[in-house]
Amino acid sequence: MIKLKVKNSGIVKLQNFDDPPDGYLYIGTVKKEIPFAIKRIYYINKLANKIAIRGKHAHKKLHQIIFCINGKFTLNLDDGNTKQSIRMTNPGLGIILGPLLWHTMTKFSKDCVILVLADDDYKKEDYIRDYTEFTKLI
Ligand code: T46
Repeated sequence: MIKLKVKNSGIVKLQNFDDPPDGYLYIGTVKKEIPFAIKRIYYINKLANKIAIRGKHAHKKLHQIIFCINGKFTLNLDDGNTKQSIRMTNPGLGIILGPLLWHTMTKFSKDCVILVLADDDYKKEDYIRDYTEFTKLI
């Protein structure tokens, strides 16, 4: 079981019904497993470049939950004081990315699919992409 050390984070455990070989079903309901109203979803697939680095930013206000619904990747978290890397392999386990949590995604398997649930629209001005600016805001 993952133990989170970084601030502004959390763990979401989806409900699941395992029915091999006929598939695995995962369920997240708002106000139950999902702690906010979902306004936007996005997903990332075809991660053919396994040395790719995505993320490398924090958000000012946005709350998100990130899942690895297929394959694997490493989620690197940094709250400005503490750093933690999580190998994302369980499709039923999401990590809450709260405000002011620097995150990068690395070490993708070829079959990796990342799903993100967000509590707000895309807002360019909500991104902190400069690490020095991020540490000043902490
Ligand atoms: C995050 C991590 C986990 C949009 O126009 N609308 C959107 O909703 C999103 C998510 C992105 N974009 C545009 C902005 C960029 O021009 O898509 C382009 C690629 O986005 P970005 O480089 O930010 O992608 P990642 O994978 O580095 O980060 C994404 C999210 O943007 C970010 O909020 O927390 O996934």
